[in-house]
Amino acid sequence: MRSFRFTHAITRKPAKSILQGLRAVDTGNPDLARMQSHHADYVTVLRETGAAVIELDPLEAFPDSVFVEDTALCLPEGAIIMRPGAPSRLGEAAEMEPHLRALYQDVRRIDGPESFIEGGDILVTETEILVGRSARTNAGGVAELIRKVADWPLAVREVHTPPGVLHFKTDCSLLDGETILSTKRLHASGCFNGYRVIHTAEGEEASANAIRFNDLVLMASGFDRTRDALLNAGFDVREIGNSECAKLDGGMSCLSLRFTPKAA
Ligand code: CIR
Repeated sequence: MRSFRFTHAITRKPAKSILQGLRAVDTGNPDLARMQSHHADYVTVLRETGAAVIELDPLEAFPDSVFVEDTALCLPEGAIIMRPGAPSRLGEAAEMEPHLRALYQDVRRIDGPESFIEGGDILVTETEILVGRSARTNAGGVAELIRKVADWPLAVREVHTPPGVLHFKTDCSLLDGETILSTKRLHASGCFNGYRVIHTAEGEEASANAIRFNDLVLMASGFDRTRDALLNAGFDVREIGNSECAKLDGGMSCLSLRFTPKAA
């Protein structure tokens, strides 16, 4: 179960500069202390599964650097350093690279200069790598990713991120080897044919960005009907406060890289 059993995670503590973090709609500034407390809860739950969690120091120069998922794609075969499409986030990828080189033998890089791709647009299942083009991920980025993983076992399939949605995974998550949590609007695009799909409840679309991490499903708190659907389906759910990251369009997946490296 390579798609949800992991020995490691990397997180980065929120920086004070988070107040300058990117957001599609301004709903007010995040409260740093509250975000730090939610972040600590998140790391505690990851550790509860027995995984080693590496907590990196805040990077003040990069307001969105708490959202480490966008900087790399980590597979059992190796890691690929992304090229974030948001100019203010481009440098975050280079900051992550040495930490992955310390754990992986095979680290590759999306070279650019015209290719952009962020980890939030990539959903890895047991059998394939789904990538949605978005405002942050372009055709060049998808094409480079396809070339970079060509000698690894999982193929890339291009899918569509719904208009106005930040990342493909803003609207979906992997729950187990064959089950996806998805908003109805994303599922309607047909991209999950062959998978079992559980829908987020009406009005709870923001709960779609969850993560399956070993035996647990981590989801943002405050979405009771979707939580109950996951509990009824037999998942062991942990709810984490996400009010502050949500102001910056961030959720559960954005806050970690999750992987089982081949030793360096
Ligand atoms: C951004 O706009 O890049 C950040 N404020 C949020 C990134 C969320 N990351 C993710 O969904 N993987």
